[in-house]
Amino acid sequence: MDSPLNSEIESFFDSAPPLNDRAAISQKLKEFIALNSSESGTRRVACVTSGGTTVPLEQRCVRYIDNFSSGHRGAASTEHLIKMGYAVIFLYRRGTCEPYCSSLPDDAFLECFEVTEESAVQVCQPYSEAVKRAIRDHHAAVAGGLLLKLPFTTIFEYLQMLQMIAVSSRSLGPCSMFYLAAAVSDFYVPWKSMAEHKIQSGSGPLDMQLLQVPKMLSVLRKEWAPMAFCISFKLETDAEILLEKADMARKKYGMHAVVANELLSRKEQVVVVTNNGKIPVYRDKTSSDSDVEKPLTKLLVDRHSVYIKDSNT
Ligand code: PAZ
Repeated sequence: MDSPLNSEIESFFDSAPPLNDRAAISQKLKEFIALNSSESGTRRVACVTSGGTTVPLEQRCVRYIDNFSSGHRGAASTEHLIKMGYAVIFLYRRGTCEPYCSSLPDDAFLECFEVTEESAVQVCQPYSEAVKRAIRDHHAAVAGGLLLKLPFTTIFEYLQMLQMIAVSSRSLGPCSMFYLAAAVSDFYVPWKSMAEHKIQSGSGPLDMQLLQVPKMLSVLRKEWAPMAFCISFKLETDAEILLEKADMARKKYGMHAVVANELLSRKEQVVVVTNNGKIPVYRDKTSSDSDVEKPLTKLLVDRHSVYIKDSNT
């Protein structure tokens, strides 16, 4: 690790505040990976990242920079991958969408339940089927060892956890997939140069320099999990530059595929950019409850199958 990029990565990790629950996360990962690797055959395990990372501006954080990501893509993709036989490590931003909750209202707890005259709590009739389905499917995935949910908030937590997941899943070889749908901050304030206390507003405009977050994708591919099948996502608001930027990212970071999407149309269509072409994927508009994640995950799972086959020959 002595290239300029690697030293930036080292200094990012060295200066990041340590994860509070590192030992517990490490134990959960160890158990999850062991459960899904057996002598009779390793199950495919996907790490799905979801939601946006925050950038704190103060150590005792009052203010932070955030982004738009709702976590819908990651949550929906997780459900489809589990249906297709994968075990999923869902690395998600606290408070964003979670698998099996898409048919519940935003404030599900308050909307879906009511107190009866006998002071019992019951599910309100219109939500009864949706609540049953969500609880049943979620419980089956977690209890069946097919879903491990790990929440993050900041860019520091996200990157440290991604590294832990990658290194822990190295033993899965080509059966491991990284599906990096999280919207990861590009700029950050290093922990050591960050104000400890709330920044005071009385002293005029805020003048603050943000450093570029070192790109971890090549180190993920080359060092953390060199055998894994890696898919990253590229979001742009300008359709003119989207596909070129996605292809540049694919080549630069050695991704097996980059999913290109535009902010406003991201729920309707994406383009999967690979070394042998650009494949558009559309939501099935004939069905109101369809999503673009279903055909997208199907295509990527097929590519992953070919990758595993090629790696074993
Ligand atoms: O989280 P969401 O469903 O609202 O949006 C998904 C997405 C646009 C964040 C994802 O598809 C994506 O492009 N992630 C990478 C963003 C980027 O850093 O370019």
